[in-house]
Amino acid sequence: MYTVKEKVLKVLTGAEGYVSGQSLCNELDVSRTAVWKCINQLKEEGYVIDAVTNKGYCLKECPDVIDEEAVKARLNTRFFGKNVVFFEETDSTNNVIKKLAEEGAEHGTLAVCEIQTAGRGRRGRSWSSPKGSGIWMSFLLRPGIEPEAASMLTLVTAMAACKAISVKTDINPVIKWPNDIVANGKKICGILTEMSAEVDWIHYVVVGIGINVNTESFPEDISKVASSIRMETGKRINRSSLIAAFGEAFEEYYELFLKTQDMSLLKEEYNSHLANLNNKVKIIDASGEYTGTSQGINNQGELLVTDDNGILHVVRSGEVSVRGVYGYV
Ligand code: BTX
Repeated sequence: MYTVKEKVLKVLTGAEGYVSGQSLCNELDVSRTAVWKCINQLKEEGYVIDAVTNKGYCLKECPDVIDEEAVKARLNTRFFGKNVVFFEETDSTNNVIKKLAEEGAEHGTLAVCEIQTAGRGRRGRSWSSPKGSGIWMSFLLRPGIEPEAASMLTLVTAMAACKAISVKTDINPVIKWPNDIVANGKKICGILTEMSAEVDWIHYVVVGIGINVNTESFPEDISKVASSIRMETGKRINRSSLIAAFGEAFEEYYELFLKTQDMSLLKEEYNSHLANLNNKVKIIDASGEYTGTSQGINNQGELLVTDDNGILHVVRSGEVSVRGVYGYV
C-alpha cells in the first residue's frame, strides 16, 4: 500500500514536466491541502520541487536516498519490490530477507540498506558495504523450479544488473562468469544467491546484490579488484533509480528464464556481455589449474572451455575460479 506522500512522489517522478495541483487531487482522490502538505514534507526531505501558479508542481531534483518511499516511487514492476523494507544499518540484507521469508513474506519482497555491518560475499568472504555509497539489497524469490536450476538465477540477476548499469550510466559493463559485473577490469557489482530447499523442492531463494555506486575509494585490500560507477564515470547517480532499472530488467529476464527453466532463451544475450568470450582463461579448481578458450555458457549456465589440448570442459560454478590469463578478469 502506498501512502499519499508516496503516491504524490510517484506521480511527480513519472511526469515529463509540470503536474497541476488539481490533477494530483483528482488522480489521488485527496484534498489540495493534503497534496500541499505532502509537497512540503518532500521539500523538507531534500526533494527540489518547483511550484508555479497555473502550471503546478515539477520535480527538479531528488536526494540520493534509497528508503522505502524513494524506491517505491520509481518502481514500475509486477512483483519486485512490491514490499520494500529499508534499514539505515543492518548486518546483511540477505539475513533480513531470510528472516522475512521464514515469516512468510511474499515473492519479490525487497530489503535495502545504507550500510551493512557484516556484508557477505560467497563462501564466507566479506563484502565491503560502507555507508551511503552503494546499493546493498536483497530480494526474495519463491520460484516453482527444480533446485538444480536455482544457480542460474545468479546469471539472470547478473544480466539484469548489467542492463540496469548500462541503461543508467555511461558504462558498458561485462559479466565475469558467473556473478561479477566488471568495468575496466574491476568489479563494480557482486551477487550472492542463497537458497532454502529440500532435495526436490525450493522453499525460497534470496538474491543479494551489492553495487558500488558513488564509492570514492576502497580499502587497500580490495582496491586492486574493486571500482565504482562514480570512479569509472566521474558522475554520481541516483541509487533508487538504479534499483528500479534493475527490478524492471530482472522481471523481464526472469520471465524468459521461467519459460524454459534454463538459459536457452537468455544464453545469446548473456554471452554477448561475457568477459573473455573466445579468449584465453585460466580455470582453477580443486584438482589444479589449466588454461583454455572460453566458449560462453550452455543452456544450463555452465561455462564451456576448450583446453589447450582441444578437450571441451563443462565448468560448473561450485569451487571454481575463472581468470583471464593476465589477472582478475
Ligand atoms: P564474492 O565472493 O564473489 O566476492 C567477494 C570478494 O570481492 C571479497 O573477498 C573481496 O576480494 C572483494 N570485495 C569485497 N567487497 C567488495 C566491494 N564492495 N566491491 C568489489 N569487490 C569487493 C560477491 O561475492 C557477492 C557480493 C554480494 C553482496 C551483497 S550486498 C547485499 C547482500 N547482502 C550481503 O550480505 N551480501 C549481498
